[in-house]
Amino acid sequence: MEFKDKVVYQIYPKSFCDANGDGWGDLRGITEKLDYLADLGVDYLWLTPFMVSPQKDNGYDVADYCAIDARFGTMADFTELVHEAKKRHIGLMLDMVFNHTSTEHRWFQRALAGDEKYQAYYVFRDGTPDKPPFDCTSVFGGPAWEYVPQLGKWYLHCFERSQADLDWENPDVREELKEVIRFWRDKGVAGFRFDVINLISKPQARTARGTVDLKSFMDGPRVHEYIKELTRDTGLADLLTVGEMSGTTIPACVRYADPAEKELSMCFHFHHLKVDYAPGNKWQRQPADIGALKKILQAWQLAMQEHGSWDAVFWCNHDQPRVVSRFGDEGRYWRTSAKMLGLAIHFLRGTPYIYQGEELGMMNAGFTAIEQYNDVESRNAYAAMRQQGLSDRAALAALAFRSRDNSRTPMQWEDGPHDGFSLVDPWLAMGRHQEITAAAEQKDRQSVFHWYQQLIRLRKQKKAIASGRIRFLYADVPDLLAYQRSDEETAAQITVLCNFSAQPLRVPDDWTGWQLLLDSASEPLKETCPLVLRPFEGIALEK
Ligand code: TEU
Repeated sequence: MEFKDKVVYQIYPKSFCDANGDGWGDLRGITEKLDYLADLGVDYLWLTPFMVSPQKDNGYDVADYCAIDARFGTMADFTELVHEAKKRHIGLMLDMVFNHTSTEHRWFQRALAGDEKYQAYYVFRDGTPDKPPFDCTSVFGGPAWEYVPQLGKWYLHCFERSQADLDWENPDVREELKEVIRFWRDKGVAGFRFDVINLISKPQARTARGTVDLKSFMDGPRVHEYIKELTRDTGLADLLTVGEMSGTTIPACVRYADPAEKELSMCFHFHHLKVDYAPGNKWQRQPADIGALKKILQAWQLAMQEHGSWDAVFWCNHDQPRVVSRFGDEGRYWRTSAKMLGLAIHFLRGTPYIYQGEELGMMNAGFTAIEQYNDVESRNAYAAMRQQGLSDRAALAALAFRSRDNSRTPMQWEDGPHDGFSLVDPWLAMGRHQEITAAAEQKDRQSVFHWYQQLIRLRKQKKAIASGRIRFLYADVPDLLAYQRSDEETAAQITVLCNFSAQPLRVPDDWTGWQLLLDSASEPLKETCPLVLRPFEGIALEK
């Protein structure tokens, strides 16, 4: 299937639009906003999970894969959403959390009740309460094993203790999950995102002793085989699919996203979003290393191109802080930098993903008290930092730049109470800068919204952007991300030049003869020889 000129928009339903006035976003809220999304020009909507769930991890703890949590609406609401979206040429992508289920899932409950068939769905190991099968720290902190006294067994959970890992070695598990795909396909879904899908093959979890790093479960021995089987048996090759790959490698992703392998359309990988982490500690901030960012983007883009594999390109999602707060500027250059960052991603070789509010330049939440946070990872990290002796202030500062709640604050629609998200207090507090709203930006030709609209439109107009070859320029000029796309058929070329710093930046070479296609600054550049980019300015030139 052809999707190179398409753009995906990610919706976090809980924070998108509350149509029934309970402080939670819902499916009908999304339907109400379809005209806005069609106006933006996106082709697919990826919805994070809205299935029945105790919400320990905001829906990534699924208790029933084929039923909708009533707080999000009904199956009739979903059918209407699919139908209304289709009318606007928009397809829906659902989020399949297949590495683990909630411990409230029927399968796990049967396992707890002693049913061996269902115990074999999970990674249980016999043992005594004093000693887990091996030492391993879960992604959200604390041990990755939980003891069940009535069974005399431990079960594995890579994430929260209520997210029990499924055992993909068991063919019954794989058949159950295929049924889930078929169920949603039959409802008219156009694609799927697979949560941490590279964690599913971990045979050593059944036998290992001592200490095990979760990283050793990534890209496991049978992962390609399992993904191929899922794709083949459910006809996924006709749909758009993206796998979320935690701590993966270039060779693994080249393979997952190689059309000849018939696994997935593309992958999410995160190395470029770790350039402001202290080594091994996401809670310790470091100034963003733009040199490293450039190197990582280049290495992945070139490898994917060389092997004919396709990539997902993005800055933001529901697990990441807001990009403008992170690699851009929240103050004087807010708009210029938000636009520059959009350009930097959208003209890369791959499918761009926009996370709700990114197209408005929404910023980090600006929370100042632990009570404002909801996310289990943030709360655990706060407790751990305090226990390690960090002051309240320092721990809160860490959350303020890194918490996943930074991107989960409700969408800002228009002036008025709760920015038009809801009539009542929302489930999570609104972010700062409530004056940034969709309504205001839709009216303003200079807005970040209109810029994203243009980026999407240009992808559909210019083959160089959608499917051209990529090469990178100026590896040795710090803070300058520069690349060129070219369409072999027409010889059309586009050069992207992005200044990731608050200083003016002189671009080498003579650029006369190139036309200015886009400029993220409020006043367009007057000359291209010499070409001096202003702070956080990003431009696209065309020839
Ligand atoms: O995330 C997987 C994942 O490993 C990270 O993005 C994770 O949230 C981050 O590293 C924490 O530091 C996926 C989902 O996107 C996330 O929301 C879920 O919490 C997680 O899986 C478990 O299902």
